[in-house]
Amino acid sequence: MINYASREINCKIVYYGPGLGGKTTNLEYVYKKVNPDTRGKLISLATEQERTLFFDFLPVNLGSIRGFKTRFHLYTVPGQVYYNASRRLILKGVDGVIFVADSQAERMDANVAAIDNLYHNLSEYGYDPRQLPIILQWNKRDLPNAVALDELRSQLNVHGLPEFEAVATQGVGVFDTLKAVSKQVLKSLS
Ligand SMILES: Nc1nc2c(ncn2[C@@H]2O[C@H](COP(=O)(O)OP(=O)(O)OP(=O)(O)O)[C@@H](O)[C@H]2O)c(=O)[nH]1
Ligand SMILES: [Mg+2]
Repeated sequence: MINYASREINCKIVYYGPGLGGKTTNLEYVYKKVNPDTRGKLISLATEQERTLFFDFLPVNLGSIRGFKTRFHLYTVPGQVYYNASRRLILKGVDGVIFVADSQAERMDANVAAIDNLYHNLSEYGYDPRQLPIILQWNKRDLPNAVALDELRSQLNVHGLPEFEAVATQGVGVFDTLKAVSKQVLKSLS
């Protein structure tokens, strides 16, 4: 992850979560808002219905620390249950995770299944989830059927991980979440 010769730090951040939760929407907002000089192309491999098929990818440069350029590689996974092989592959070499939960009441089971799937896939690689920066994003807070924060917490955040409310379609919470994970990743380096 740290290249001393080129004085670069490369970090891999993965957006994880249930299908249609808003992972791709997060990346699209980041793409739209960051300075074009500091980001590369947004690559999306999607179905005709705009569902992520394999992943989305966006590289962004987030400035320098102690003379090292920091480059973040942002990935999303496909949330649909049957794409687990892809999800596992994309987690390889991950430095930080943003779990995008869908706040809608009818998506709570899917949220729980997705977070269980995340921990399962991490453990298959031998990652210790307590050592890995993981941030929770409560997305779709704008919808009338959004559950209370306490319910999201009790079902998805028993470990007390950092959490942010979001409305990814409006950009609310998108950068707060990304900043939180990137800070934790850089902290874990030093
Ligand atoms: N109302 C509302 N809609 C949202 C929000 N975030 C995303 N959406 C919508 O939810 C739908 C799915 O969003 P995506 O970003 O494609 O979801 P995804 O998590 O990438 O889905 P998969 O690729 O299938 O895993 C889209 O129609 C988005 O516009 C939000 O905060 N509020
Ligand atoms: Mg997607």
